[in-house]
Amino acid sequence: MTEPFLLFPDGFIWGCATASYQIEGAFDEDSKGESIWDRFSHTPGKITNGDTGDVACNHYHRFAEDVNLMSKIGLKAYRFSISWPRIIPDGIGEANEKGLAFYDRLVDKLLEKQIIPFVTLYHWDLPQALEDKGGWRNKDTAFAFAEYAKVVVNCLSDRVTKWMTLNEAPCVVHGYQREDSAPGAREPEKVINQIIHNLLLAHGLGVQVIRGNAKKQPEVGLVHNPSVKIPKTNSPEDTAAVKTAWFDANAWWFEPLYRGKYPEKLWREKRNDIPQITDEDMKIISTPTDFLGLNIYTGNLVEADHNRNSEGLKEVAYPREQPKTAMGWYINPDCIYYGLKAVAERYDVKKFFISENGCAFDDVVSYDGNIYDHYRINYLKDHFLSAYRAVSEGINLVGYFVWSLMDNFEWTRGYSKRFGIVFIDYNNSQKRILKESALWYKNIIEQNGIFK
Ligand code: IFM
Repeated sequence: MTEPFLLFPDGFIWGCATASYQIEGAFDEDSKGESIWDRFSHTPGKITNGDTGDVACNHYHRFAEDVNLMSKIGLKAYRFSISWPRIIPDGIGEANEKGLAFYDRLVDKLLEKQIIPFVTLYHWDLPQALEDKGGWRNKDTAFAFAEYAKVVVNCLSDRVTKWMTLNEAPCVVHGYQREDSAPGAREPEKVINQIIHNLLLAHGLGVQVIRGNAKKQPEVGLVHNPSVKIPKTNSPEDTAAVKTAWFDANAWWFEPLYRGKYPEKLWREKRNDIPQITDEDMKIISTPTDFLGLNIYTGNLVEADHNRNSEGLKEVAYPREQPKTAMGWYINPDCIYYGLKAVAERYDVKKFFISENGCAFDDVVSYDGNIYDHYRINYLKDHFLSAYRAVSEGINLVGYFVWSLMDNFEWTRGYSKRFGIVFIDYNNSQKRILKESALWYKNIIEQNGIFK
């Protein structure tokens, strides 16, 4: 019996994503300023094998070749981020024309190949000069972000219409909570809550600046990485437990964005550690957006348990045999479906993107020069099917970006983890090789669907 073929909605946007610091290299060329990730990766002992993003995939110099590869794969869209210190080296002040020119050329090349550019304004590479003034602890950084956004929008919005403000703000916060991520600080809870507030404010200001300055009708949204909760069974008890667990883990971000206020229960619990906010801030933060991008890689299993705690739930450990990726993340494709559903049930989100999903595995180049990453194909296939389930239940998911186009600098793990569907041979002048998964993805894109 042949398996059914599942067709995605017409015009579904299949893409790949990357981020500036992870691929560009050219860390000090053309008057680029220092970022917190330059500083952090240059600090001995911070990154696996002492790796840095100094050269990375050398995309700054090889972008045209990379766009040609995207075109060969048949990508409909490419999500990339802009390096703030490339545009405004000190974070505030004069724009750097050479930095802008790079993204100008990249956008032109994408459009020449009919690939839609999705621009993320902030994917973690804060100018070090702003960190020296307090970084995200300082509310001024949110206003500096708005100024920077304006410069980028003035330059690119005659061609770019899809804008993403911040990528995974919770990971920005990690950099202030633990020492394994830039800037590598350890701040108390009260400061952390202020940082979250300042990031949310930056997002809201960004939305307003994009709307107010774009030359072509823009679509604007945030990219967030929710903590995904998956019910252990379909029982009403486990479903209710998942709702509570989801709220406790995610509401601090979502309620301000979609309801204009911090959740009362959590606000009370934080008592002495609440951030300083104004009514005006909350209005800005909750400025309506056109879409939400969700970055989802895994999820936690939750079940009801009235013996354990007052909320009647517990997180369930995965069985020992549950497969993991090279990052040590459990593989559970249901994360896509439940990740989307939790948000769609609660908030009025007009459109969703899976703005990142993918997997790291220890790829090897085989004797014939190819990379047979069938494990990545299996992973992607199962996660696409989970997305299909969400679409078939009426969730307005309109696109999916595989992380990542190419192997790249995986932050603290350096180049030791490979997420790409294009292999980068770091020992051989960053030579690119399409992995088997890239050819498989090409087929999915062409057919706009997948066999179950
Ligand atoms: O590489 C990162 C990316 O920068 C943000 N999302 C998760 C990816 C994999 O860890």
